[in-house]
Amino acid sequence: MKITSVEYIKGVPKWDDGPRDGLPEFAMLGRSNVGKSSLINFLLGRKKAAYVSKTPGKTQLIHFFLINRSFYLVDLPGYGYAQTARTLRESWGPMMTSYLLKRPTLSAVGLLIDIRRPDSPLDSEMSQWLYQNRISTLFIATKADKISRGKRKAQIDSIKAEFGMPELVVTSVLKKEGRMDVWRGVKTLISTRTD
Ligand SMILES: Nc1nc2c(ncn2[C@@H]2O[C@H](COP(=O)(O)OP(=O)(O)OP(=O)(O)O)[C@@H](O)[C@H]2O)c(=O)[nH]1
Ligand SMILES: [Mg+2]
Repeated sequence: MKITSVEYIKGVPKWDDGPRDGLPEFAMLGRSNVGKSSLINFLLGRKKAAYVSKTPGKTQLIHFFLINRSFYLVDLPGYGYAQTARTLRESWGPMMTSYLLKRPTLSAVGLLIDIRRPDSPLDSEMSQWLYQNRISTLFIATKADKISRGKRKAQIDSIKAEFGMPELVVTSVLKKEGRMDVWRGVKTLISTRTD
């Protein structure tokens, strides 16, 4: 995917404060610290488009990036970290549920899963909730550099089995891996949106 332009539009607390130009959007979803903002920077080929931090809870708003003037990539706050500021922890549920259910231009989401933690109950809950609410989902494993090559296949198979998913895109921002695969998935889901 050739990126000809990236514009940061804004960060908002509520779904209906987002852009209203009708362009489709793809949002990155997952636990705090799983690597959503890092993956967005990697996809965009920009080091500092989205804020990245070692401390969970960095992203606190719904951030809209306009790509090639034709669609949005959206960076969301993460879920599931006890250390996250209490205000964010309490507001995450209502804020995200209404964004995911009400935002009319949301085409699909990427559900990011840390490759080392296939058995996180929160991730399975989120995956089931997305399925029940008919939200198209691209499953993306992050931080593939954290496990050895030898263990990788077994790990991928066990994640796929746990989530019952046919496809898992494997990424490592550190090793610059999986960029084209994610873009392929994003483009397919944006263009096959039907309702
Ligand atoms: N080794 C490794 N570290 C990564 C990778 N991707 C992200 N990280 C690190 O993981 C930490 C969290 O990354 P973020 O991108 O801020 O995570 P996030 O999901 O946006 O977190 P919140 O905004 O808190 O929800 C940072 O220290 C990143 O450098 C990766 O592919 N490999
Ligand atoms: Mg973030």
